[in-house]
Amino acid sequence: MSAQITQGRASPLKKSASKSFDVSKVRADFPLLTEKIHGQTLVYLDNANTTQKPRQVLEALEHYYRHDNANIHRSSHLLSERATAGYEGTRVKLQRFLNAAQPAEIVFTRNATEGINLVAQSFARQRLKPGDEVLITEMEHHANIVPWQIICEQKGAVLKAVPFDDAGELILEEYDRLLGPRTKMVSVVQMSNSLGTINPVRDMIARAHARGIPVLVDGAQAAYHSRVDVQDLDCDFYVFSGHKLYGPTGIGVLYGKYAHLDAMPPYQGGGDMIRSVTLAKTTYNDVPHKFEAGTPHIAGAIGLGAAVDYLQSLGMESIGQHEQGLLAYGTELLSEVPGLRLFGRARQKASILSFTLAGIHPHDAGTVLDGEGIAVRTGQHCTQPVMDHFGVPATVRASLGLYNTREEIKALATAIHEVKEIFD
Ligand code: C6P
Repeated sequence: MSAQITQGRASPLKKSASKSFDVSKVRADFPLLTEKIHGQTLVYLDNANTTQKPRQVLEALEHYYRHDNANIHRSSHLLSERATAGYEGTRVKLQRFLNAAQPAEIVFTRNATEGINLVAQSFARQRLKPGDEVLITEMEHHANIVPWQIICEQKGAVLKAVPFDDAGELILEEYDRLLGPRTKMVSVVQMSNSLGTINPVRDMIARAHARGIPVLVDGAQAAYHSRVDVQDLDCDFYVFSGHKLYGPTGIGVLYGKYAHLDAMPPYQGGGDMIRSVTLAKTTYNDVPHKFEAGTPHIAGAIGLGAAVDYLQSLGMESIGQHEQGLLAYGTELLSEVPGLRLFGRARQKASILSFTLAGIHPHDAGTVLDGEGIAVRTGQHCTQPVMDHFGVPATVRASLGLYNTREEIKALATAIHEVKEIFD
């Protein structure tokens, strides 16, 4: 990850974000941000869950359905050519966005979850024998736990997890200790959705590779906050979802090194993933089509392409700097609230303010905030082991996106004081 997401306990409060980043201009691109919620101006702080969509994405979706709608790869008419060009064009955009070596290394999935399941079932399945180990961490989203539990159960393998400390940082000595001769796969989150921790995945990958162990990186949270370079990381696989990247739901990306993808069996069978089918035998299409059975989410891919263009027009570095300024400001304001416990104080952290208020259930706090037009998530955030670590059933989570402002952070802090007044 690039340097802009280096922020933590000791970081000074940055007064302003990047000069080149004009947040009011950016906000004008997001129609939903002008919605009234319970009669109040919307303050959308649930970006880790899903982000709002800029008009550039909405227009790309509408343009596709109005002008180019057709199935891809299989018809000889002009509309199909246009739809195919839009779909495959996004693959090339994503190759550049991630700095993958070639477009064939980009597989379209439904979401990050599907990418992890695909790797567990098509890649790890071939490598795991009874007694082998898969190594994850204790701060994984359930999407990076359950697929590994399923394949470990199927193959008689063992799932192990690297612990983290109370600041929310992985204990790397434990990582080194757990990387053993039986470890056949590492799968690690780049940015925790409930703590905001940025893990040192580049270094972790190097340590695993030194032992010949392949690594999947769950980039569902990291990919929309800063620049990702899969060749620099040297990860074997990288997954994320389009809907967190300001793109549509139902479309996601699996990056895989070509040699791995080429050697892997298909995940699902059906149309478009085949070269030839007889009732006796089927031969499969080339990578990446081998992994894209059936009619894909063509509009979703085209919308994701527009989202990638949008992010690149703003610059991932500028986005990261803007969000870091907000995070520092929010950390300062929330730290001043009596009885507020902030979870996740890693030195490398981005865009997440996860907290509890003494004596107030997070769901009650969330309901009051919603009444003020402030959208946050409350609950376990699909990271039950993280909640278990801290001995809490749930937290309130405010998660930041590129269109958030200091005024919105201030509004959150003011509303938290109101919550306390109501319940104290
Ligand atoms: N986290 C959140 O509110 P899908 O559902 O496949 O788009 O993303 C799954 C996923 C995987 N890894 C991480 C680190 C994630 O944060 C998520 C999704 C959302 O935190 C919804 S649970």
